[in-house]
Amino acid sequence: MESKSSHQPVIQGTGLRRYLESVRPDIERGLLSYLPRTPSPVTGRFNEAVRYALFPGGKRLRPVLTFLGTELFGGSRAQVLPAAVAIEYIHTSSLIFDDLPFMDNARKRRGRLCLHLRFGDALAVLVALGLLNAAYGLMFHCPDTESALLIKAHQELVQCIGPLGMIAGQSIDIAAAHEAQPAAQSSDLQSRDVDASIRNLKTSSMMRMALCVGAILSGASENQLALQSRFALLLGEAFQISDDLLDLKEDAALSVATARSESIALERGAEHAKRRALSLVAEAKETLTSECGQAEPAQLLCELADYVAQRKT
Ligand code: GRG
Repeated sequence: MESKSSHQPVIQGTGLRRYLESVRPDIERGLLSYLPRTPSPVTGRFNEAVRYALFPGGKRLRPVLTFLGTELFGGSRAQVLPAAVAIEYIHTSSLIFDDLPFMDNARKRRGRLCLHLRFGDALAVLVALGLLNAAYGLMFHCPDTESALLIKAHQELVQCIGPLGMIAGQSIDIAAAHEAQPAAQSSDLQSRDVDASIRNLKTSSMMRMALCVGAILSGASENQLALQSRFALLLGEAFQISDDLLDLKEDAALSVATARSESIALERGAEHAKRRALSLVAEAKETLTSECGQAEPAQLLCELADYVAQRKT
């Protein structure tokens, strides 16, 4: 695999674009202030590599989901900033792991060399672990929040990352990629039999985590959380399909044969995949507006969903 996702965020909807511009400085400050660092005598290049992995960064959509998830239920950005930072750290950690030679074997990320090619595999693994480790404690830095809510949000985070969430999705993806190799023998997992929503779990569970952690911290009810979770899973599935479509386009531009895991775009063609993404987004928006109506954060989430269906980066 060659390059993964541009570092140039281009978001069309004006309300959403304005919102992203207004919250980005807070996100960048937060990412900097909780940075995992080794003390100077043992530093090596760890601290430099952490910064390389995080900055200048990508679209920062997941912390934005956390902000909107909390604002939907009356919470504030300041209250959930440490949680939003944790989620971007986890996202970055997953990208580092995913780019490694024995995973997706990428060369470029956000328009430049992947972390492991710049700093070596071993340091890349340590940075990914360092970010993950930092993320696990960060929830408890959220100010003015009842400890019951902090614990609940932490449990949501652990569940979404774990073997029922992102790790499950990535395991399925790896098995499907293995089967896509010409020499592969059939395995226990017949990828075509695995429901597309499960195959996209590596992405959708992160979206669920980002939105629901924000909602939990501002005290959303179980019923409200179930709807947020549904919205985010649909959004994440559409996001993964659009990501696969971008990969396909990139492969065509580079005229490379791909050994990617199977995706709806590869299996059923780009037009089918685009229609599927649009229908997921329509269902996601309906789910959200049935509960949250026209509230501003809900409108912004709908704009974000529209962006996902049509994104170019
Ligand atoms: C971190 C515990 C842990 C496990 C990692 C490797 C792995 C398990 C999971 C891989 C998950 C993964 C990389 C899914 C793809 C998600 C995706 C579509 C990323 C691109 O997201 P963008 O476009 O990226 O939001 P930017 O660059 O904008 O941040």
